Amino acid sequence: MQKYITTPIYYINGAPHIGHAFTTILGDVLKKFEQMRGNEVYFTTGTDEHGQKNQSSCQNSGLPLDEFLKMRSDNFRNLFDKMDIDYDYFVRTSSPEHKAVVTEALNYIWNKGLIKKKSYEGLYCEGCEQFKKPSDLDERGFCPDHQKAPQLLTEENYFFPLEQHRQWLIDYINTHPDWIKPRRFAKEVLGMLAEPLDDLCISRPKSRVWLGVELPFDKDYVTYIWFDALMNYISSLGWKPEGAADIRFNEFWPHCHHLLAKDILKTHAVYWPIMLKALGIEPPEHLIVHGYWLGEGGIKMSKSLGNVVDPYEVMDLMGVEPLRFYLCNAMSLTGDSQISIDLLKQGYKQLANNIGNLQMRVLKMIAKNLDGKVPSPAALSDKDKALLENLADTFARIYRYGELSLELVSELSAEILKAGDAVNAYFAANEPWVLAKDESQKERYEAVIYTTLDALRLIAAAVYPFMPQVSEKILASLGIAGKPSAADFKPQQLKAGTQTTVGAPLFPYIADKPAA
Ligand code: ME8
Repeated sequence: MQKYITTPIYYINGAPHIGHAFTTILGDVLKKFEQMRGNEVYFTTGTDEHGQKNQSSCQNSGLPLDEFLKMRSDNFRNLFDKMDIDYDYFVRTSSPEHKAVVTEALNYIWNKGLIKKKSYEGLYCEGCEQFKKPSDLDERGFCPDHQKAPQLLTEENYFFPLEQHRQWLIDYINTHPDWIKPRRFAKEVLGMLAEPLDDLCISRPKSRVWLGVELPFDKDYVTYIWFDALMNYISSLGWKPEGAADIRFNEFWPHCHHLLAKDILKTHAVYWPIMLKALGIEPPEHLIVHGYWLGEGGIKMSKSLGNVVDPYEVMDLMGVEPLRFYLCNAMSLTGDSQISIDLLKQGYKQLANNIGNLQMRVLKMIAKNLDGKVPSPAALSDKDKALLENLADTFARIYRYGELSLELVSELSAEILKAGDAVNAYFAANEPWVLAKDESQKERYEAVIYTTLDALRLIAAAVYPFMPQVSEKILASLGIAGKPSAADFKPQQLKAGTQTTVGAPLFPYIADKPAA
């Protein structure tokens, strides 16, 4: 089966922070999850390099445009590379391939007579690159995301009418209740669709914004950044209005899962499906929407507010994999989530006490008493067998039926921690260090060790999408080479007699002082 997973393409007017890191990590985790169950995945991320915000930022930098765009885009790409993100394609909206698709799409819609020109007066938020309605603003008249009052602008522009598609979209959402996950966001979108939709302004005069894709039917204008940016989801697949035999689009659309935070819900859930409809393209299969990471002050972490957690600082402190696990485990399913270096450290300690501790104690023990060899499972008790069956069944169920969503990464990461706690408790309760000293308890000792090792194998396989290196290290310490797969979730697969090794601690101690 084919799956196409996308992240938003990020504005390059600031440095990437944990919010950008999260959505991209989520995409990578979901990609690895799908690959473990044998699906073919195409995963894209990238940078949104046009529009007024990037333009102002470029002007302030004093750098030549191409140099500025590349440098800022590389800030994101380098971070994603450092985080071991296995993207298949990194979109840059300044690339000729992307611009060609935007131009062709605009021509197609223009030729169908779906675009009109008119004068417009409205409140424009530069942060959102959007005209705002008074109802979008807070009681001070500020944009809630950017904490600034929008500017009143009057301009002649090109417009794409949306209203005629409103009922179709309402019906689509009602007949596809899981199109937007979680469902509370579908309700929010239905709320946006309760009133007539304004025409979407799809141009910006070059006198104000020159950084963009020129309108093919009027060289005095560039394309509105969102009309341009959303097209990345089909330009990345090589879409052409007339179609072609050899493009990825044929294989991967509409099996598409767009990942995004709620800040860009309207553009993805209202504008994008209507744009696709005008192009004769089916809507993407799912939108997976998450809440915000809140920085200092309990407000949305953002470049413009400066209350960000720097992913490099976190990676220097604890490495990337604990960060990946923490973010997927801690993101709230019902609202926003606070984040700080201290909370991340707590998450790290939890992993060390859970999986890290389990691996160390059992492997050290058998290195001492069994020459590091996996013992026989011959004397497993019913309780031992039940422990392994429960773990295997839990993970097998998630890997078999789990649907790409936030709930999935939340449930899987929670089950991994639960499993680690349960096996640590099993180990402590059975006191193998006491059994080891009593020759008459040899069979029982071996059964406890075998059960613990096989449970560790199951946990290591389950953790792969979040922490691929940790997973492979644990499996290697159990004498198992290669990547795990969903077929591994069966009990008692560890072969007696296999040589194990202790290796270095998975989660070494980190000092309590703040990172440098
Ligand atoms: O909106 N919490 O780019 P952007 C959680 N270019 N996620 C966060 C976050 C936070 N505090 N801050 C950012 C744009 N994100 C457009 C997108 S797509 C066709 C164009 C993540 O740089 C989250 O995924 O403002 C959010 O939707 C995205 O970054 C916004 O990135």
